[in-house]
Amino acid sequence: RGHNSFVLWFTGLSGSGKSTLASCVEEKLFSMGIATYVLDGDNVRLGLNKDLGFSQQDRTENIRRIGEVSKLFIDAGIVTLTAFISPYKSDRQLVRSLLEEGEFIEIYTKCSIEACEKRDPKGFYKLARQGKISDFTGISSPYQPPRQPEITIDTELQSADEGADDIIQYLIKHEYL
Ligand code: GGZ
Repeated sequence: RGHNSFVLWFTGLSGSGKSTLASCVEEKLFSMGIATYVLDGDNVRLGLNKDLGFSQQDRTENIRRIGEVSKLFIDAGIVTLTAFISPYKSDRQLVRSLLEEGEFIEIYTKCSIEACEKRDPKGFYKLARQGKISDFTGISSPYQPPRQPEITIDTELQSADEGADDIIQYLIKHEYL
């Protein structure tokens, strides 16, 4: 496959470490001279998808659009990293089917709800427990973990740097790099 592009699709609970890991991998790819782009809530939900909330229907549309945008980035030859909860298996499956074989690399940032809730970097879990945020993933909205992700990073056991190294090793082993 060599230089063909691909998407590193991170999925996991809020606070499980998707964005941290994506940034860390991006840094390593950058130092290898590879063009990358990270899609996350900050640059997608505030712009392209600002009409969408957190109902099942809106999350499905959120992920569909992100899948289509990823496809455009891949066509442009840019290695794309996405950091969205993407809680529904069928939505992730849809994105996989939009792309060519091997272009979709699913990375599960595995972390217990207890640990995510303890981290609570933005205070969202506390608000969700108090009923001040509805449909919160893991509390009042489902998360369907991937059964066969290409890569699983247990963020309770590994640092972001170690996890990112594992991802780079996977890419080398499978001849993406
Ligand atoms: C889940 C929510 C919610 C609800 C706001 N449920 O930790 P964060 O802040 O930065 O990550 C969460 C982000 C999730 O957006 P995604 O686009 O990744 O979700 S999905 O893939 O399911 O469409 C959280 C914040 O938005 N947030 N309300 N109710 N996360």
